[in-house]
Amino acid sequence: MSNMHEKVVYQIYPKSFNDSDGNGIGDLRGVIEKIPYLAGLGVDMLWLNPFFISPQNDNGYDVANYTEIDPLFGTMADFDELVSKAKEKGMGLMLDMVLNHTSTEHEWFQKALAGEKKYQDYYILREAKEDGSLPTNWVSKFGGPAWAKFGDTDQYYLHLFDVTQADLDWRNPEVREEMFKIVNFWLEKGVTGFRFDVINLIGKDEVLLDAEDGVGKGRYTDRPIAHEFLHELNQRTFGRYENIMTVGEMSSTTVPNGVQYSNPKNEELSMIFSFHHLKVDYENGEKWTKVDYDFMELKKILDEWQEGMSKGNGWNALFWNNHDQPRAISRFGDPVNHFEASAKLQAQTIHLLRGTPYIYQGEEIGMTNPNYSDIHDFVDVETINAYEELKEKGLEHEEIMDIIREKSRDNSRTPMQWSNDLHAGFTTGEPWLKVADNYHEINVEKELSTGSIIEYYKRLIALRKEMKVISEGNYRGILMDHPSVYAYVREYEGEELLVLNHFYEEPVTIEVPEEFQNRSSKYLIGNGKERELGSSITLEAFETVAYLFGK
Ligand code: TEU
Repeated sequence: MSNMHEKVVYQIYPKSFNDSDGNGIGDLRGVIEKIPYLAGLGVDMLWLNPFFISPQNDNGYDVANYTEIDPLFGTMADFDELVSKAKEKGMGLMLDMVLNHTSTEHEWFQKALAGEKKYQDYYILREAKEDGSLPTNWVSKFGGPAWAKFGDTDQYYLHLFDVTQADLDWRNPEVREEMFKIVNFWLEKGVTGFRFDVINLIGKDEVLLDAEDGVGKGRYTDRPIAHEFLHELNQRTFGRYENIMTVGEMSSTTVPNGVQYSNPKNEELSMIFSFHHLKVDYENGEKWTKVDYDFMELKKILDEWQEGMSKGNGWNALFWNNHDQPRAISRFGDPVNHFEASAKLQAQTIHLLRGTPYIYQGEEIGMTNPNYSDIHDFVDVETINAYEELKEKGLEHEEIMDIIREKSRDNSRTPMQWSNDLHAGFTTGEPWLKVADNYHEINVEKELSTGSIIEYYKRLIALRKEMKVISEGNYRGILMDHPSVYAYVREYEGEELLVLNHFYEEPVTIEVPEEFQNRSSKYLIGNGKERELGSSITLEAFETVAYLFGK
């Protein structure tokens, strides 16, 4: 049984990965077709975004039935085949469980609406305040108030996300039993991993209070009871099995909470996703703005999480990209002038850190934001709402487009670019979301024949399995004041790995820290010229290097 810390996860957004039947929407059979490709990368787990029955208002994060496959994606037989074919190649499946809320089309919500008290207690329903205003002043993460009228009653239901995503009441033991049943159902089908959506939001207080900031995050994020619920979920479901990999997606969490969620002694989760390092291009904490990213802040946050989780024996999920984020190469790299260098730099920075690396589909070929020019090219509910809100604030159409083009979640959801064929080889039909124009230059087929980014990913994945200093070593950030290099040292039983990551174009010469001078070292991996380490080193545009120092 391989060690959990040696594993690498590959994220598949099924809607955009590979369409096997020509309806323009990716599907499970499409994933099965690509198993040889995925196995070739050397990844261990395939995380699939939700493919359960859903009205698709939030691309499947609005689940209407947790134990059935949406016909859009295929059948249960397809799913079973996917599990067994992946297993044959040594890969496990990680399912995306959206347990904080259900779709308002879920049977439970419908029965609640029809007046069944039992199901009304599954959700968070409250009366208006005495003055007739909403139960609290919280806002939805997708814009507008977090409360909506519950049918024609005088109650309101809580929805932290879209109005069609109603928050469940985890304080109700019957709800927790339902959740355990769902997770056990998939465990019995051979699933070996779970990603739990916004799982640090499940613990709402009994009495819900207005927030001073008028937003509300502090009122429902990381409540102590969320830890209790997670421990119970662990004990009643995946904790009863060996080696199930679990990752909690944590909205606005903190290092101490991260430690608590992922320290094995607490029996909650294997690891967590935190997002602070991906908010360094927000102006005053606001996503829908356009500013240069703050490199010093990026370094500082990565360092804090590495240090803190290392000390507390927690475990980070390591990532730049996912289905909610613009493409990192467009954000922190230079896909025009330094395409291969910046793709590899980003890969290495993450893959040599302490934690579990996640690769988001297309990252391994350097896929970029699509730079859509038309507002009608965007389909994401969050983006559409943001457009309206920015318009109300008085911004001009072009200003809004400039922001959306950089920040929309659709940036990462464009179809996977397999080849130079029609629609990038993703579908023979009309793709549900427009393919990025650059698929002629950036695609898997071309990358496999003349590129070197996939090869680089393969080496990084393999190194993690070969070297304890990568999978288990502790972490220490160095040169923290350097304005263009993020440098760190990993150490395991006297062996040390020095990693230097240069995030800008202008070459820079750095003095090698004294502790590494006059010692013999080996150039382990880098995206530039292989060379010995002297007392100083000049790093070229977007260069990354790693030197190994023996015991
Ligand atoms: O996302 C949770 C979340 O709060 C963010 O990642 C959010 O999408 C982003 O901050 C918007 O700027 C998860 C899923 O990953 C996302 O796709 C879902 O829409 C959301 O939960 C609701 O289920």
